[in-house]
Amino acid sequence: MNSYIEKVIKEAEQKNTNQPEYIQAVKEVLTSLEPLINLNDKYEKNSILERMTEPERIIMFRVPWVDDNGKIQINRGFRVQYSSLIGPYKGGLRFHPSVNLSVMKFLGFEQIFKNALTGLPIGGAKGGSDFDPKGKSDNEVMRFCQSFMTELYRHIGQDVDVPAGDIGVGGREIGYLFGQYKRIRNAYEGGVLTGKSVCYGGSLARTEATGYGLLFYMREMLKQHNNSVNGKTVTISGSGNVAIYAAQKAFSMGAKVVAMSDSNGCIYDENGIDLDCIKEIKEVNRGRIKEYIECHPQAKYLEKTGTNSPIWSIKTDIALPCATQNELTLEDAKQLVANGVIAIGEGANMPTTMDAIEYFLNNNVLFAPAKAANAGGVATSAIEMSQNSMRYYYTFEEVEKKLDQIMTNIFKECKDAADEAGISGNYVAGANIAAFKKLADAMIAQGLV
Ligand code: NDP
Ligand code: 2IT
Repeated sequence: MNSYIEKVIKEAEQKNTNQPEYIQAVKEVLTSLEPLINLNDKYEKNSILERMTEPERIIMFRVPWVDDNGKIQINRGFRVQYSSLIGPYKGGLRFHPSVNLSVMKFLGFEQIFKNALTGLPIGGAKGGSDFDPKGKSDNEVMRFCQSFMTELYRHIGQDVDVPAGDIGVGGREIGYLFGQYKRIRNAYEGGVLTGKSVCYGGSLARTEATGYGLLFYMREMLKQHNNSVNGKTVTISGSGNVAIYAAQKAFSMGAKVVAMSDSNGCIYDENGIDLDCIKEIKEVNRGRIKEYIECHPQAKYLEKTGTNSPIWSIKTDIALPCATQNELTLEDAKQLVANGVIAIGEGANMPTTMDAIEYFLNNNVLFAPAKAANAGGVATSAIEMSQNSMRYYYTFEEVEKKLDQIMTNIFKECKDAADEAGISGNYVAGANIAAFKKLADAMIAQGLV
């Protein structure tokens, strides 16, 4: 390995002990930059890798709230303002019990590259809390969100830092967060949060954007290899925002989605999933995916028993991990390849372990990496910000068309960067190199900040 890259990884490991997800994300990017770093010493001279592996600012805070039984609850809140090089800090908020500093930093690090690929003026950030919205009443979620924003508001702003949703944060939570921000600031700053409901300043197609964008990227990648989504069998992990709208676009492109999951298990319906039923269970009732078999007795429910998700043992042409980090391991990859998978598309952030990615690439499986393939969500958030600034709205069709163009362009950026580095077809390295070049140029241009 290049000695400069090796040195920075070693330092990152020493400085960030007990942060395995963060180190994994750093290693995945830095090792893939070798063809570029070998050719140009400007990166080492300007300490670009050292600067890029240190967030600009991290905020950690206490979130006190009272539950429905009158009991005091204390959670931990985070905002990692990773980089403001090319725009205000931008990235989602995650509410999940697994949230910790390592997870927040890995997500913030990924976000800066993803946002650079969109070509839009957005820096990178991530935030959230170890609060678990599952099983909480609307009032409890509201009280939590109000308390969370009572601290966060002083660190954000439409030109400073613009949070949005992620796992456990959807339209309901963004609404409560926005209401509290507006109340504290006594100003209607529409662009301070994205993923807002369309009834008070949100963008049409933001809800659909990440899943739709994933399929646009998949379409371009398959086209490049003389193939298409039409007629393919698809399995999708998760059944949240990204998974549901990935499934919707996959169906509309002529594919058949046969399996979806949640953290307890997966359903397999060989005739094709009834997506309206999934939406009813998840978006309306906030229920569990196994309820699907109550209205579809022909379908099978596979309970998750060990650490691996049963969904990856199902035969498929295209697999779309759309739930969480490290949900697709080497063991799963071997199973998918043995079953003849042709393409993987990462809707979630870092869902595939590094050894599994390597296995797919070595077995000629087309691989659409998260930073590029799930960038449609944040890209549409940037379109929401621009509509808020203009005080104007685009139609659904207008937003979807812009999203399609952005995803098509991101694929081209990944392809061109891989071709130029002599690793055609490796879109994982292509995405990292293309994004890194933009960020490094901006870093050099702005001096030592
Ligand atoms: P949601 O909260 O809407 O859905 C999350 C889904 O993933 C649920 O089905 C959930 O199951 C499952 N899941 C979450 N954590 C775990 C876990 N530890 N193990 C197994 N399953 C889990 O979130 P989103 O759909 O918004 O996000 C999904 C992924 O996509 C995340 O990685 C997120 O970072 C990424 N992403 C999201 C974007 C967005 O715009 N929303 C944009 C780009 C990426 P259960 O209900 O059982 O917990
Ligand atoms: O991971 C992601 O890109 C998101 N959760 C969306 C972030 C955003 O600001 O829309």
